[in-house]
Amino acid sequence: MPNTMSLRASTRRIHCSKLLHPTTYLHTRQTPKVPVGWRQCRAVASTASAERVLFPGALNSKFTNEMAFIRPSTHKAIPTYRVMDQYGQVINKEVGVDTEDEEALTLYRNMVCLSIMDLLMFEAQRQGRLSFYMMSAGEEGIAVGTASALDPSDVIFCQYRETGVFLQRGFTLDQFMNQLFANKEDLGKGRNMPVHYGSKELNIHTVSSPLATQIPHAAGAAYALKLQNQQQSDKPPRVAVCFFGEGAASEGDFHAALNIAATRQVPSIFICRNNGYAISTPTSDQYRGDGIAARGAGYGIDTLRVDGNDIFAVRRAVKEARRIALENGGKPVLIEMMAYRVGHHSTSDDSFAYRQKVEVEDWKRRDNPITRLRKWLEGRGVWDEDKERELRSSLRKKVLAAFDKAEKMKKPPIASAFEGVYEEITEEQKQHIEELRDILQRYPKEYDIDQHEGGIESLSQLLEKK
Ligand SMILES: Cc1ncc(C[n+]2csc(CCOP(=O)(O)OP(=O)(O)O)c2C)c(N)n1
Ligand SMILES: [Mg+2]
Repeated sequence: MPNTMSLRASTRRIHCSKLLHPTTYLHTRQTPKVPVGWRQCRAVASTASAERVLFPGALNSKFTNEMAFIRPSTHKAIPTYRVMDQYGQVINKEVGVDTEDEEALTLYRNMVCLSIMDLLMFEAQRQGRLSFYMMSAGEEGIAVGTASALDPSDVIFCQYRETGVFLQRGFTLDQFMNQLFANKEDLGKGRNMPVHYGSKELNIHTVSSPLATQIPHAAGAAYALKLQNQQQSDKPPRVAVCFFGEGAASEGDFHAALNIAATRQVPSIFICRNNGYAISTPTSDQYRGDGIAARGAGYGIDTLRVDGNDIFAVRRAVKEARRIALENGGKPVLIEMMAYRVGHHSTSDDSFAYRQKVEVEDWKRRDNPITRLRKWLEGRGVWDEDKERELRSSLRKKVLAAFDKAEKMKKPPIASAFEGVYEEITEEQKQHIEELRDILQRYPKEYDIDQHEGGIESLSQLLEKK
């Protein structure tokens, strides 16, 4: 049992100096040598006449005899940061866009490539050539813009609608198509659903479908990076970046992740894509607060809301977030990026079952990240109709060429399903392999095993090898 006297004494000890009210110093025996932030303050001290008590759970809270409930509905909504308007006009000409024409053209080409790939893959799924696909329509600026503003060494965790992040980081059309067809060249060995891309080389963790699981993973990775940044001071520091939808922010994992990132002060950037829907559930059924941004302050996290249709705003916000995230060894940042989900949730969804076609048409007409950047480029005199036609036609050909190549390629050897977990095949696995071989031999019409590299032989070879 701890001694109560010493406990009381220890609660009087002030561990922080920065934000304490001056009267509290009356009881301070020991002045801290190094002032540390109030967040690290663990003790309480006050005088009878103090204007505020430093409750350990609510530091620096003033006493008041005015009972005023916080009424969110009376608050102004958090503003949405933008650099250019929907006509592609820069709002503050003096500040400009801090993106060179050449770089803006690359971003534009990547966004157009993404939208063309989306349309072609959607059609391919409808033709029965692909099992599943997810589009980014309307959200291209968020993914491409964010990836372009980060350092390639920063570690990224995606949800599933961030194909543009992969594209901007250098994932090739062949790599996309190999994953979609789960063929033998797929980096994920054909084990994941389509669009669950991942690339060790590009520092992007593999997409994982259970919603929000990537958020605590990112907080943990950021903690590891914090330690690594400290230990390897000769190397440039890195941050962890995490994407998620506003629907995923309804999961408990979101709250746990943001809280641990804040309490551990880790270099992480949380990017919420608020596209108005979680499949068929509109935001009005998900929450009553002011979006996801309003939650950031609750966790003591620096937060910004950004117009996701404005790629220049996205880039500037992410660059600044990265700077903040690396301040004093680490600090989480939350950015809520607003962009309407123009497409269906996935190829398994028909969104007109729960929203009006006119609503979508209206958004398409009103605003779009690709047309906005195009207007800006045209205004700069570096883009025109001929260039647009040429780009679209050449990208279409490239996507289709990669698609045809990947579609014809064999699937991974069936034996590879048993590899990658145990260093050596176990006795139990041996039995499974034999059983599988037996079933495949008995029912050749049911299983087209020849589409797998090495056919059924790969199983026999694996058994002989081990
Ligand atoms: C834990 C869990 N619950 C439910 C689902 C089914 N599901 C897949 S996507 C989705 C909606 C997510 O919406 P949001 O996070 O806003 O992302 P968006 O699709 O809008 O980009 C749901 C409910 C899931 N994958 N995982
Ligand atoms: Mg959503």
